[in-house]
Amino acid sequence: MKNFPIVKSRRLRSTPYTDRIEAQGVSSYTVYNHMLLPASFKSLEADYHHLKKFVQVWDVAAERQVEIKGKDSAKLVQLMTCRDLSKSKIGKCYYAPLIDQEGLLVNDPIINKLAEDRWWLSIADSDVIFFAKGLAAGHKFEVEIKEPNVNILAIQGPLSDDLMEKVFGEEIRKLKFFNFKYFDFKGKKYFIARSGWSKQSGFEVYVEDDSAGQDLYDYLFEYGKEFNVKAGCPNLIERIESALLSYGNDFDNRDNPFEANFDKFINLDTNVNYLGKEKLKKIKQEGIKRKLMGVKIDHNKIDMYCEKTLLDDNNNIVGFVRSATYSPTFKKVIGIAMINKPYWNSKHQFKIDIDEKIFLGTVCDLPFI
Ligand code: THG
Repeated sequence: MKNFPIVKSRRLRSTPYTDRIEAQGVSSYTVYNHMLLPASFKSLEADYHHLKKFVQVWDVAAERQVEIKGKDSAKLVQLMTCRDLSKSKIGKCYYAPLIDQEGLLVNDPIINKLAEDRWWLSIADSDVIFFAKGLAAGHKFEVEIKEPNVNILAIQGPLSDDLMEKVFGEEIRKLKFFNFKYFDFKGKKYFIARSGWSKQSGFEVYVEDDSAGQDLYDYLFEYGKEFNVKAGCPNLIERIESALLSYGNDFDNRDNPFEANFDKFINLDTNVNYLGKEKLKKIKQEGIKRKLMGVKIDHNKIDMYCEKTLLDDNNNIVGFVRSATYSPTFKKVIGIAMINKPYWNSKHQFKIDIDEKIFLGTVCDLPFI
């Protein structure tokens, strides 16, 4: 497949930080929630090594918020997810698979509880707002649903605490994983969570005012010089090694949450009422026939724009690779694949066609690191 430029338009939305990341040398984009999401700067590998050693600032405005507010908001949010939110607390973030009536995955947002009657679903790449509005209409819920103008900046990497302390003060070090609070900087308040789509530790600033966000962006680079701060973005190598799943890549609306290894977020026992619960009970009873696992392939490159089939010696289907990249750590291609049950414990090799040549690989557990 050739690479063609993608034309920008109002439909393919920019972010308040786009001018800045372009000045800093963004070298590729992907499209996420109809918005530009940077995919690389110097190179995938150079960005990866920098992220694991220093600190980066990411324009992840494409992680859009769906705000659900009002008397029935808690009911609606619970109706959309199989995670039990009955004991959820204000100021906490909940990673929560969204499920439809068939028991299939719709999205995997982080749900932020701002008040008993106000929630932000920080969504992956699917149109959750219409799912929410449809359910609210069908159930005659008293809720307001909108996409607020929130544009996240993520600060990720082992030196992220040092940089954030310098900007927001030492209190920020005490912020616990998947908790959020408001912090002040130069007279403005910023919603900050300890979270982010890397396993290198970090924060996410949910910016509610464009110019305050742009100011913060510039200060992060000024204050961050001593920490070798660079512009970055979610890194394909780091996220596959860490098994941070990507909706639309690793799983989508053809898959159920058991197949995507979301077991610990699936509640089938208590009184929680959500869409697809009966379907999930049935799936659990029958048992799944495939699930997401890791694969390692003896090769040094792979391009992924569609699923790639894995075959055993007799040309039976082992599974399908859904995301993959060369890992400089494993010195192989590593990937996330939907693997059929007979091969879950298999130490057998599989075959895969990459650029019309056959390579060998093995199935393994996730995460890689
Ligand atoms: N941050 C914010 N919004 C997001 C993402 C994010 N929306 C889109 C996408 N990422 C949603 N998907 C994920 C996937 C994984 C995690 C967060 C969002 C994640 N997982 C941790 C893990 O797997 O170890 C923790 C999960 C847990 O145990 O609670 O962080 O990155 N704002």
